[in-house]
Amino acid sequence: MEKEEKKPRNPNRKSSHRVQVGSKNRTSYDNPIVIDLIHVRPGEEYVVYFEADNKGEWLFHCHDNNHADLGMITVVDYKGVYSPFEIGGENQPE
Ligand SMILES: [Cu+2]
Repeated sequence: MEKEEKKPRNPNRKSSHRVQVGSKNRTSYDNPIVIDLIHVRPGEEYVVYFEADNKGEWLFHCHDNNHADLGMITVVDYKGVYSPFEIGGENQPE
């Protein structure tokens, strides 16, 4: 039985799209899986694919809010789709 790694995991998620995981650390999967969430450990690298069939501006982020606050967050934009809001801006409900 292998000893489980104790490195922290970062549950990363691409909002509103499922992704297909093509490879991990530059090694391709023989049978890529389609998932909603990837647990990424420090130093790991994944290549994911998704069908761009849901126009908008979507977050791709770590579900640990402390990590997201530290920068593990980005926005995936569709060409020609813009939001009046900014990450870290003074966005307030009306
Ligand atoms: Cu994280």
